[in-house]
Amino acid sequence: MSDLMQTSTQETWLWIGTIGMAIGAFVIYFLGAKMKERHHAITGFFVCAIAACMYLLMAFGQGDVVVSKATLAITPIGVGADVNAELVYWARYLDWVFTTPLLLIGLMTVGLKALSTTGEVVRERAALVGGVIGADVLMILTGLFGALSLNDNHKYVWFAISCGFFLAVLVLIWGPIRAAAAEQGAGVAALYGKLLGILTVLWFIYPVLWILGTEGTGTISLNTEVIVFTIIDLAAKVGFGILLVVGVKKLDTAGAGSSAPAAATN
Ligand code: RET
Repeated sequence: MSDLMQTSTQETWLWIGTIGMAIGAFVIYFLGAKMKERHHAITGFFVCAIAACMYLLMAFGQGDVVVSKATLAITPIGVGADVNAELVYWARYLDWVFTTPLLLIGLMTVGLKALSTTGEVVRERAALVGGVIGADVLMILTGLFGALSLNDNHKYVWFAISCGFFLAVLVLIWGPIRAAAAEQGAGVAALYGKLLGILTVLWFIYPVLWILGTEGTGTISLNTEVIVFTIIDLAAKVGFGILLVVGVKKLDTAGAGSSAPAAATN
């Protein structure tokens, strides 16, 4: 109820996010511009570029909305009004709905490096990728619905649904996609495992912050939430993107000529 206006602390951190993401976009692009699998650098660039635009929108004060609901009660002494309101940075969800699928595609294309020669396996893996993206998009959308809810019952139902989709994403990337990565030799398996571990740890922070922040219980202030989200977002996009591009580059130089060892056996 107390956080209804963007503060100067929030604005400063949103500018830090904007500049950090813009720099990150170019760093990732140039790190991977000459590598064999340049698509990773392109995806990483757009992840950060989208985030830079959304942070700029929020820094300008255009990426938030105050959701409010007034309840009127007629009492013997007159009309009483109870107004429930909160500030929601909706632009975060617009950012995540595009960037989280791109981050997952980056991870999955490391794990599914050699897609095999048989059409059946290609179709099976394409379906897996589709499932992960579908669950991920619904995780973000239902998180937005929860953030926009003023009614606590609605809010926590949306939170639980969003967590369910998050779980589905985790099951798929830790299960069948990790198994596919393991079939492709130690190098791919190790890089996939490392990126998977980092992504999982960082992504777990989002629902925790959401529930502690103003979207959930309001245990921490919106200022703290904006600061921590900026740092985690930079780690999950710029940090993760750099590790991915550098890791794939090393793998390509180490395994030049001997890539996809297990492709034919799929
Ligand atoms: C929400 C709503 C509450 C429940 C869950 C959530 C998960 C969000 C995640 C976001 C990841 C964002 C990233 C952004 C870019 O770097 C939507 C907070 C489970 C996992 C990685």
